[in-house]
Amino acid sequence: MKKQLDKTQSTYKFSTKCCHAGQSCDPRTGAHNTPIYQTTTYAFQNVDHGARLFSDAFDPAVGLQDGFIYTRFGNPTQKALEEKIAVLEEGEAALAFSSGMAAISAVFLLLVKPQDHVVADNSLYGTTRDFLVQVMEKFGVNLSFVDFSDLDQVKKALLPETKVLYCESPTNPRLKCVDIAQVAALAKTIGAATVVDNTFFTPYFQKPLLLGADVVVHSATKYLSGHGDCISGLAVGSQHFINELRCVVHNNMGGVISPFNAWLVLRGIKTLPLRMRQHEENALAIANYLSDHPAVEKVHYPGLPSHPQHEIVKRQATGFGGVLSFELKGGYEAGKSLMNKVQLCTLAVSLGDVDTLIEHPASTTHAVVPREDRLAAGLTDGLVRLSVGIEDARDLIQDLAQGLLSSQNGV
Ligand code: LCS
Repeated sequence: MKKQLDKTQSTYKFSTKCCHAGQSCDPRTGAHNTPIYQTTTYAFQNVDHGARLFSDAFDPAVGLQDGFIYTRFGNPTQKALEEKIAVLEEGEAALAFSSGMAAISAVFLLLVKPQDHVVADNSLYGTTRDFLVQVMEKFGVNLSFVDFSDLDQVKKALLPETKVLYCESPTNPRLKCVDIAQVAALAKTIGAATVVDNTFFTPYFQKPLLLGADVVVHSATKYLSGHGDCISGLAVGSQHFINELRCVVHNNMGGVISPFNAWLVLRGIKTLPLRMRQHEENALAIANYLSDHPAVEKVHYPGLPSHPQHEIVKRQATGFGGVLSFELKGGYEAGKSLMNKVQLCTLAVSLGDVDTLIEHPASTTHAVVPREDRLAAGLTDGLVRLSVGIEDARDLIQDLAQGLLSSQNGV
């Protein structure tokens, strides 16, 4: 019967690990696929067994290695997912959550306490920034938002109380990229942790832990699950960090992934390499098409040599991902017009689905944000974000072409 891959010593290549890591045939039934363990609780063999499991589960130095107590503390389907992502990110251990935000907030709640200081990039995913400002600040955590593509700014922001340096690379939605190894090296000089949101590139293209980061977080809602059918999150780090995250925050906060959603992410990851290759091929074709389009002012895509961090990305990642954004010369009205004209691309938030999603922050997601604040965040009137799907790129280009024709004419 198929055995589980060894976490640290496997020499298998990435695609093989996507299919096999964390998953082995069920020893009792021989079921080849990991079952959805749709159970809340688990029977103890006897009182001593129950007592041992509880004592392990609540001791971060030990952690629950074998056996289960209650699905909020762990579940076999969740465990398979955690082992798979730990192998793929080349971390020691991982923890699954009900959403990317549940993972991100749990990591901060473990790493900081009142009077501590966090240095975060100034163009994070909006809800991550809101969590820091609305929740962390309320509990006495001090924040500095600086541009992580300028290492001098990061260096100047560091204080003796700085506990976390936090960034995404690429960022959402401007696709700014960060030199992760340099940021992690700066963090180490003051004993702070580097946390990287690897949602956009996934471990298929980029492994922040190998570049020196301490913790990786994911909205698994996006590329990892890949089909736009489940909200989910992951955190990956050292065994000790993950044990503490589970014991101190997760078990008590309860942002647990459902067994069914864990199973959907497990299934999604099996095809991650195939999908990421196609997303990237299509994104590059569209980025090149848009770069030459008369209605387009500028294209933001790390795969273009004109991208300011193109060389850094070439060094620290193996590809450029499937999301791009672009600025329309016609500004707000042109953006609105394109949104109303596209037929194949879906006007929706989120990203990383097999189908293409398009959005225009100024007229939709950020319509209520004062214009000056929106512009300060780099969300110009004509900025459009495109999460390029795995459809045939020729169809996508045709859809954008007809949409842009009307936006060019101001229709
Ligand atoms: N990190 C990044 C980079 C994200 O793009 C998102 C969600 C999250 C974390 C949060 O993950 P969630 O809790 O939703 O699983 N990004 C979204 C977006 O761009 N549009 O809608 C959601």
